Amino acid sequence: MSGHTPQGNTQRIKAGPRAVAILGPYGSGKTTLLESIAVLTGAAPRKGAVTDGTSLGDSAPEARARQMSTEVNVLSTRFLGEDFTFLDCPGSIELMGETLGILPGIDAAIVVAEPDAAKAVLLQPLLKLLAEARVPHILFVNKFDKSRGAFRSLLAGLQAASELPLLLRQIPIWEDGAAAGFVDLALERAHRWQAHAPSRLVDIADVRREKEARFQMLERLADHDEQLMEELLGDVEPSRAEVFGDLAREFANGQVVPVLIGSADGDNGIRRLLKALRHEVPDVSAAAARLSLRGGATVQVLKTLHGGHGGKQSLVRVLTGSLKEGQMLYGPDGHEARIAGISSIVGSHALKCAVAVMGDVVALARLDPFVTGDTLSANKGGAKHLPIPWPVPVYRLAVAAHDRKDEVRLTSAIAKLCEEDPSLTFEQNAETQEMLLAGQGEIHLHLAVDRLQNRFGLALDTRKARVPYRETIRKAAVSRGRQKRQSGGHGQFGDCVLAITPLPRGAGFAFQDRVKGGVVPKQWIPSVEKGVRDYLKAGPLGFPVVDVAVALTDGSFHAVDSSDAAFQIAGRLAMSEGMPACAPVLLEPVMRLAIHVPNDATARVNGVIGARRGVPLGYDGRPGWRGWDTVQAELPLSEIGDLIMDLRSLTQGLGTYEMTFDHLAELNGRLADQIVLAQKAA
Ligand SMILES: Nc1nc2c(ncn2[C@@H]2O[C@H](COP(=O)(O)OP(=O)(O)OP(=O)(O)O)[C@@H](O)[C@H]2O)c(=O)[nH]1
Ligand SMILES: [Mg+2]
Repeated sequence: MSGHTPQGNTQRIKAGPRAVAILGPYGSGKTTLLESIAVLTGAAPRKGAVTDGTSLGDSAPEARARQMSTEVNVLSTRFLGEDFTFLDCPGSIELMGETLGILPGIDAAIVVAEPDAAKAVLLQPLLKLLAEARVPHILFVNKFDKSRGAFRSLLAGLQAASELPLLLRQIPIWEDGAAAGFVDLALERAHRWQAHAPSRLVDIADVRREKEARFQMLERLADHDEQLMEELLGDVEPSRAEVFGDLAREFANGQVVPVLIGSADGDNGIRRLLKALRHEVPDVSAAAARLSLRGGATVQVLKTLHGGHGGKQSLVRVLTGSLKEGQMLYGPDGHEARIAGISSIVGSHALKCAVAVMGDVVALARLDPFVTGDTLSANKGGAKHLPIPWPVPVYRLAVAAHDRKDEVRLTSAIAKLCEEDPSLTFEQNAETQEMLLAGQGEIHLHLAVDRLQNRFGLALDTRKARVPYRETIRKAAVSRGRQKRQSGGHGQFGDCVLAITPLPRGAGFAFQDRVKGGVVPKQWIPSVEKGVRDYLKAGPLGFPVVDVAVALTDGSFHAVDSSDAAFQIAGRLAMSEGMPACAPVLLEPVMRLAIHVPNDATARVNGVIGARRGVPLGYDGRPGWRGWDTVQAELPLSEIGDLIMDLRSLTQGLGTYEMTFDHLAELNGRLADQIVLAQKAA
């Protein structure tokens, strides 16, 4: 990679390579497209395939094992004298974090879709993100070799998923019900696809259909170009330069989303796609302007990677200026670090280079203080944190090192993975004694587990996260605890009477001293309280006790034998005798959820909530999301374990939720009995 001066286009001579992300739903053919681009542009001698593990991308063992992309694949290449870096992101909704990190610092995105109207809705979250981040994007409808008509309903579905107007630039040519090529509506040329070879120019068979589609394209362009509108109204044929000028400008301004079709598998339509990118993708200065970056050298951290042995690597895009080895970079919050190695990425390899220029995507070594989403600057104070909307966790697993001696190493390795991927979080739960990994779903978390194994050599056991149950009481009781022991010299004597009463939910614990006439001397009162508190760590049902008041009402002491320890024991004794008489009851945490789904699934979400002992609290349109609802609900935490799987299966994977703790609720009956039994057995 780079340092090369692009030839052929004087406007871009100093801007360096352009960075284009390849995004889209799971399995839509992004990595296959990357392979096709690699071969067409001469970056790879022959095409690899995702299905047999020979692709240039997806080379990590976790990706090969799953035959899916698990992290961004980087390809720097040159097409007709101009440099491009393609960043092929995983499509799985659980791995969206990888896309979020790179979004700010790229020039444009290709969104790869399938020619299936029913799947069009899958594009909505991504198209929304791109529109909000103001990143110009093009829709590439892939797998057209498999398409069997129904083009109109496909387009309607795609348009419903995009807030920005789509601009159809090509229409398919059908032969015997299958797509055989396309008509380019700007150039008015028909291309017949050939297997793994450049397409062949043919005559436009249906001129009327072509004219109609072209007119629609021009009309849409004219929405942002008055002169073109006049020409269309006056039946004047616009010049080719005008049409191409509008296509480039309206794409770069994010006013339209061009739609192209093809087949990555058959290498069809890819050259046309690359030509569109070459003409229309703005250079890096547009991204720098979008992020309000100026002057000196600035970069954005697109991705962070911790090797098992080597140090940290930061994949960055150079947005302004240039970088050289040894240069200082300043980050947000006053952090700084010196560049200790620049390398360009070629497939799974890194090549050392001395400098990086504006537009380049390179890996920088050991920028320890900086994280994904930071912009860094050669000038102090020129950097900032970009507000990246990392998704909140929706799935949790308890993890433990298979070998206890690995525990410390495990904690530090997990911290590294969480730094790489902020959509993965980690928490040590002191109460349940668990290490909890939380993230976007089963694939996401098992991927983390595999990485810990593959990169750090750490074997893990995983299981369902425990629910932090509590217990409380429903009745009051008075109970006496007496500790009296005579053994050799000093004896032990402590005696207390406790009134135990229930408190309202959420009140916690209260201790009251109601001793009269010093029957328990002042210095032993905290000892009684300590004994009580100690007891409350596990009540009659085996769980921490909450919402009780304990009052010390009476007792006695011995001038020689009373001690702190004796009064602690007495307090604990009084509790363990009194509590079972207080009608103990199990309390379970109940969460408040906001569940977001496309609105055709709303009614069925209520069913899912009901089946999980939840209470639906109503729904409303999801603010800012056309065609979506947000359902409010209360659900017991114990029922949330794999809720995300249910929601996703109702919504083709799109459903999601946020939750916060709401309250503790009494749990009675068989379910409660089972939980208590299991706790006693543990
Ligand atoms: N028929 C047909 N199949 C394709 C085409 N492009 C990709 N495929 C197949 O679709 C499957 C998924 O392809 P990938 O390239 O791995 O898709 P992806 O979008 O990178 O998948 P993720 O990164 O896991 O989201 C593979 O079996 C490909 O062979 C195409 O143009 N036509
Ligand atoms: Mg892929």
